[in-house]
Formats: sequence, structure tokens, C-alpha cells
Amino acid sequence: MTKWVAARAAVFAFAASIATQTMAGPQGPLRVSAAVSGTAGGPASELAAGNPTSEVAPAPRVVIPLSAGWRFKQASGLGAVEGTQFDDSHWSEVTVPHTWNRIGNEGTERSPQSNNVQGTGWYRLRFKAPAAAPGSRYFLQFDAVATIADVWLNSHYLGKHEGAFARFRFDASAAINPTGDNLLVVRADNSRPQPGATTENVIPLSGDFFMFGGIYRGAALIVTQPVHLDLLDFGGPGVYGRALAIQPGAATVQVTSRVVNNASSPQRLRVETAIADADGKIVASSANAAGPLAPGAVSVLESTLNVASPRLWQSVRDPYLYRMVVTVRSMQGSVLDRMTQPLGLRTLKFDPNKGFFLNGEHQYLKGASLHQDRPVKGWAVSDVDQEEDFAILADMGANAVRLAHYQHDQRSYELADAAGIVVWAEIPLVNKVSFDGSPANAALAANARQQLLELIQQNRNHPSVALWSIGNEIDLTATQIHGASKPTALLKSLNELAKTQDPDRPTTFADCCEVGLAHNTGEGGPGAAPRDPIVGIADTVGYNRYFGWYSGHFGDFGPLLDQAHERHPQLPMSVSEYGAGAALTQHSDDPSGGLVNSHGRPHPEELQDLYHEMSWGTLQQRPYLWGAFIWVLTDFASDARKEGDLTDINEKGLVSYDRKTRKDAFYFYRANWSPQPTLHLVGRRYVDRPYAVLDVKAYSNAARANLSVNGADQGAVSCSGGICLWHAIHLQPGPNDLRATADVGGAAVSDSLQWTLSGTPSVVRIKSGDLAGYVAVDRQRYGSDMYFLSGEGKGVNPPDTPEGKRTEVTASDPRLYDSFREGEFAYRVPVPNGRYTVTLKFQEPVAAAGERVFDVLANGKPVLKHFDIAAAAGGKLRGVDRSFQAKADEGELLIAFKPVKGQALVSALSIMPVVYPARPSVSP
Ligand code: GCB
Repeated sequence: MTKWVAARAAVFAFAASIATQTMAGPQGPLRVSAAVSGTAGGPASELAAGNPTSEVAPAPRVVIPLSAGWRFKQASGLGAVEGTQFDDSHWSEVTVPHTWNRIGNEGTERSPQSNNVQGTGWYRLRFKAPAAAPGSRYFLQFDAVATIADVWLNSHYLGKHEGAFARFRFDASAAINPTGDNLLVVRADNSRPQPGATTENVIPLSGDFFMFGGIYRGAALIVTQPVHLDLLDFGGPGVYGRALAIQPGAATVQVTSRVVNNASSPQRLRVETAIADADGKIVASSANAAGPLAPGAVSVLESTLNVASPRLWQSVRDPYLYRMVVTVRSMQGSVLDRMTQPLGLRTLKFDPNKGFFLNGEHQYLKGASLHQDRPVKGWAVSDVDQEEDFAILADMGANAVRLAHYQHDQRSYELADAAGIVVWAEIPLVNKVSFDGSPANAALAANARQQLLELIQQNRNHPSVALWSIGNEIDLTATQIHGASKPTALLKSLNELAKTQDPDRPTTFADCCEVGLAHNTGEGGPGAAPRDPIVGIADTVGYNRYFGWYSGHFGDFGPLLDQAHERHPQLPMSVSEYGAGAALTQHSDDPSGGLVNSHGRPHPEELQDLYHEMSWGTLQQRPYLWGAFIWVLTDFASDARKEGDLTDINEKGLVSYDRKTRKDAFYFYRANWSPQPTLHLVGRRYVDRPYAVLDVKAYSNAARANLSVNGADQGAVSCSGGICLWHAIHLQPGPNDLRATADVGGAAVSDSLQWTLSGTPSVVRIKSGDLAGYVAVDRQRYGSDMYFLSGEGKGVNPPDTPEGKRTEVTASDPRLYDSFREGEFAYRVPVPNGRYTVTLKFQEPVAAAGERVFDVLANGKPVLKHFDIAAAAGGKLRGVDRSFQAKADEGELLIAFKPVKGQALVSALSIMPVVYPARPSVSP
């Protein structure tokens, strides 16, 4: 069944998708390989015409990549650059994709090779158009230019595109020289958004990611016949599919095609619509005479086709793809245009109590968020780069991805379709809708609507896309500055727009700051201004929460999610972000030993492990959640960050920025999510160890795993929740070889690593309350806080204390005293039997003499009675030491701290064997 539903003049400024390789050469027909999606021409379309061979006639649409030969200069204030007389001979030669920015490096200082300058970059390209019949139409296509693009062809201004992430096209037919030289000039402008800037009304106004400038995705010239499928529909392909009904016996699919007549006379046409299966066999088709189409008209044709016994798109289990092929022919039968698009048949359901259902079957969406950048290349990534990211997701066992915080390259959505990864797609409406806390102005709202329409039109045919997200943490900035936040009107209008444009997909929204649930804000604190209640505007919600990282404790996560569920019993809910930073060179012996400086350094890798173990433990127990998305799959550039061992990088990735290192936490998820046999010893980068006795951990999906150290069997342990733990394993001084082995469903797996014990088992030095340990001024090495029972690790300077406001302890080595353990607590320190000198290091952070008094007991015997640090040291923040001897009989020393008044406290412990003076030699 086919019907014409509309015919009107073409008015849209931007449009369509495609990606193709098919070119008519002088040698005649080309043999082309099977196209995946978004292609013009190809075997399936020939099959649609009833021709089962792969010998394909030249496609009527020619797509010529414009990648090589560009001249580039990063400069503002240049004039007449679009003019043909302008001399660019001294400019750099570049290929597109290209960005001028470079940001994010190892080390604690910004690399001199960085370029974080945001502003204007100019691109110039000379090219010749291909031979084409008179009357042909010419379109310039950009897959993305950041952030604003102005485009001139042969000095004619073609137009402006505002928004860094979507594909856009301009009709260049009037400006092109079809037979001679052409000069294409593009001004890219990624100025930092601020009042008065060119980008002041282009979303995002802010965000924790660097906005790389340039023509950072592909560019192409497209030549079509006068009659063609619409290229100016918000970057969409001009052909859109929709399943009206899916039953086991048949699926009813509606294919909407937008046909444009740019000829000077009315045209009668034949439009063929076909659905091909994955092998290219046509399983449904219709053909209709259409028109006459008036000159300049865009006509919308709907065809309804039935696919018998449909094979469903079943996520990772069976991501089966059909293809829609629309062919526009003249009444004489010649092909005028053709478009192939992916089609996946599936149903989606989001239930507030039971979670997500794909084709009626429950699935917990387990995924990670993904940014699009890499070192050096920035946003100018290749298809191969994107393939690598999706391979990482698949290896981890994810079945979902949040393509944050903006529209990604087409290749990523295609990869998700093919791999069966469910996609959360979103527009870059991040952190705020205005600079002053007021509602979005009309220009910004229009830009957000445009970017939403582009996202939908360009990606609606991808079966992987399950949700359109209309914003991320859109009141975060307002919350932080305690200002008002008024995003409601804009969010409502975006939500309505998404639902009108695509009635088949739910909307969602990632929340930071709902009352009682703020993740990293002073929300609810003194002076907090009322904010719009925005959770519930979209059909579903995601909570971005970082308990145990930015704020609160791991244990807060579950109860607060339960409260949110109670507050919104009808709202399908997910966790759209949770994560923790991890530096590859910073380590902790016990990551629960101290407080993390979430916005600073260090960020021990082991804390990320613990964070994810605790968080996933909480999330998997909540069946009402429809999904959980780790923040974030890989490290990414953010020039606001100086964290861990990196600069300008957010290192919450499970994989390093260069994708070369999968951090330990990656394997925690692989052990939990993937059926692949997994066994991974944890702490592999923490090679140089301070303590001889420690717990060894592996991540595995085996039921049991075995450990050997230096060839000596340490026994098998049972693994639970992906974690296998061997307690109190002894290392020898020097190198130690650890090897774990297991059997996963009949497959033998093993993992090995080497750790070096730098000290000896009888010397133990512990820096209390410190996550990463310290090498003292006298070169003695203190491990991070370890062997403690109870108490709380703290610092003299709370995390996030600004550099200028840091307090120093007065001591010969102040750093040794700047952290502490507080409360009623003990240390159970494993040491070989013998006598030891124990030195305890103290400083009093806050109390006056007489306010904090405690006893210290060694193996139950008092060694310090009514100790008062401030009294002993002569005031606050002064280092003071006390030593005593104690004997270990059963392989350990138990040193207990018992409050008498206030809380007990210690900053460091040094345990050394008592050295007896050598017996004097007796001379005869
Ligand atoms: C968030 C944001 C994301 C940040 C992340 C973080 O909530 O949505 O853009 O990168 O937190 O690492 O703080």
C-alpha cells in the first residue's frame, strides 16, 4: 500500500544522511560490495529491481569524499578569505577529518604540544566537480564541523550551521562550477560559549569535555539527478522506516520516502520500496507510479509492506538487520536515485517496576558511556577507532551504550546496530540553559530543537537507538552557584518535539540534582535557590550519581535510589552515570583507608576497583532499574581536570585514553557481564609493594580459582560476584610470581603477574588515613593505610582544599603527619614473631589540650596512658612521636587505640625489629 501524504516546497536549511562509495567511472558499471546502511546504490537495490546479480549499474547519486588537499589556518581577524584571490599558499596542508586542538596528556603539567585555543579556524579546498549531466544537483555534505560552520563556494555564501555534532548539507547547485575549478571555504568556530560569544546560543553552553574545533568528520560533494531523495531534511537520509506492528507471523513496516523534484518541469515517477533480508533477498516490496511532482516540491510517500515470519533484532543475542531500499525511477525505467537504510524489527518497553523489555523479554541494560575523542586526534577519529571502541564494549560484555553527550558519528550507530548494543542517544544540552540561571532564550531553544531534530532524523532508522535523551544535568551549574535554574520550559518543548518527531521511542533525561539525591553539589545547603522539578518531564529518567566518589559513601547509593523510586513510582528509572577516577601509576594497598581527592591527585586504581565492586553490587540488586551506565568506557579530554597522574583528562575510564590499557575494573565487569572465560589478577600495575602480607584478588566468572605464589600452592577459593579473594598471602623480599588458574565452563583460564616486595616482612611502616603511601624525607617508605580495624581515614586538609588554603603540620617531615586515622580503632599488623620497636606519629588537627585523650595498647597491654597529643606537642598541628617495644608471638602485633575523651587518632606507624647490641667479643 502506498500513499502520497504531502507535497510542499523545500524549505529546510539542513539535511540528510548517506555515506557512500559508489561512483560512475568512465569504465562503466562497478562491482560494489554489500553496503551496511545509509548508502546510495548497492546490490540490495538492484535486487529490488528484480536483478539477483551483483553486477550493478552506476548509481545515479555520486558521492565524492573531500578529504585531501585542504589548506588550513587557525586565525581570527582574517578578511576576504572566501575570495578566490586570497593567498593560502603558506597555510598548512591538512586532510579532513581534522582538528586544530590537541589536549590531554600524561603527567601533572600541561604538555607544551597542547593546543586548547578555541576560536576560528579556516579551511580552503580547490576541487573539480565530476562530469555530470546538465541539470544535475550538487550538495556539499559535512558530517560534523565544530562548533559553528560558515561555508562559501566560489565566494558565494552557502550558509551557516550551528552545532558541533550533526551532519549537515547545503545545496551548492547555484554556486558550483560544474566544469572547471571550484574553491570551497569553511570557517569553523569553536569559541568558548559565554555571553557575547558567537556560540552564546549554541548548545552545549558548558560541559566536562573539551570541544575540539574543526572539520572533524568527513566532508563530501554529492551529485544527484534533478529528481532525488531529499538531502535537506535535517541531515536525514530522506527514507525512514517504522514498524507499525510486529507479530510472529508478520511485521508491518511503513517506509516514508521524501522525493524532491528540482527539475524545471513536473515529473511523473515510479517509486519502488523494498525490504531485503541480511542476505540481500527481497522479502517485501511495493512499486507505485507517482506524481506529477511540481518543480521545487518535496513530496512525502508512505509505503506499507509486510515482512512474513520476521526475524527480530534481538540485541547482542541476534542483532538481525534487514535493509530498506527505495529506488526512484523515471517512467521510462531509469534509476534517478536510490537509498539503502538499516531496518531492525524489535519492540521496546520500559517498566517502572520491572525494567527494560526487548521484544517482550526482560533485559537489564548494562553499559557504559562513551565520548568520541582520542589522544592527538581529538575528535577527528576514524572508523577503525570507533570499531575499536565497540570491540571494547563487546569484550566487556556490555549490551548497551550511552553515546554521551551529543550525536556521534554515523559509524558508531551502525556498529551498535550490527553488534546488538542498545543505544541511549542524546543532544548536548548540558549543565545549563543560560548563563544567569534564567530560562533559555529563543535562540538557544531554537538551536536545541534543531540539534534534536538532526539527531532524530539522522539516526531514527538505527534499531539500536532505544531512547532520545533531551538533556544532561541541566541544572548542575545553577546548583553549584546556588542560583535559580529554569530549564522546564525548554525541556518540555524538547520532549514534545521528540515524541512528535518519533512517536515510537521514549525520551529520557540524565539528572544530577534532584533534591536529596545530588551527586556532587552543595544542593540543599545554605542559600540554595529553588530549582525547577525536572525529573518526570521525559518518559524515563537516568540518575547520574557518584556516591563514594564526589560525595557520601558507597552505602548511600542503594537507599537513595530506592527513595527516588518511591518518589516517582510511575517513572522508569536507570542509573545513567556512576564512576570513579583511576590513574595507572597511582596505587593503594587498601583503598578504603582514606578519603579521595576527587578533583585532584592521587587517584589510586584500586579505589576504582572498590568503587565498581560496591556500586555494581548495589545496582544489580534493583530490578526496577532498566539499566546502568558506567561513567565512562574510556578516559577523555576535559581541560578543567588536573587529576590522577594526568592533565586535561577525566580518567574515570575503564580503559586508558589511548585504549592501550584496560584497567583492572574493566575485568570486574567482564567477569560479571560477559560469558567469555575471564580470570584477571587485580593490581597488576602496582608492582613495587611495601607490605609482605596482603590479600590477593582476581576477577573471574569461574566458580573457584586457584593461586600459586613463587610456585607454592596457596589453595583454591570460591569466587562470588566476579571476585575471588585469597587472604593474607605472604610475599618474599624481591620478585614474586603470582599465578591464578581456573576453569570456566570447561575452558582453562590463567593469569600471571609479578610483584616485588621492596622491604622485608619484619619492617612495616604505615601512613594512616593515606590512600597512596609516602616515601619520607629520610627515604623510608610508608605504605598506604592498611591492616586497620575500624576508625576513619582522614586528612589535615580535607579533599579539594585549594592549594593556597592548605595547612601544614610543623614537623621535620610535615607530609608524614598530614593524614590520620580517627575513632576507636586498632591495627592488626602481620609480622614474624619477635620483639619490635613501634613508633607512633601524631599531630592534633583541631582539638585543644585536654579535649582529646586516649590510650594505646599493644597486644592488650597499655603502652600510652591518657595520651593527649596537643599537650604533648605543645599545640595543634605539631608533629610528636612516641615509641615503645612490643612482642609478636602469633605472627602479629595488635595495637589498639581507645578513646578516653573525644576520639583516638594516629598519623603513622613504624614497626622495626629490636636490634640487640652485638655481644662484646672477649679477648683471651
Ligand atoms: C557528570 C557529567 C559528566 C562528567 C561526569 C564526571 O555527571 O554528566 O559529563 O564527566 O559527571 O566525571 O564528573
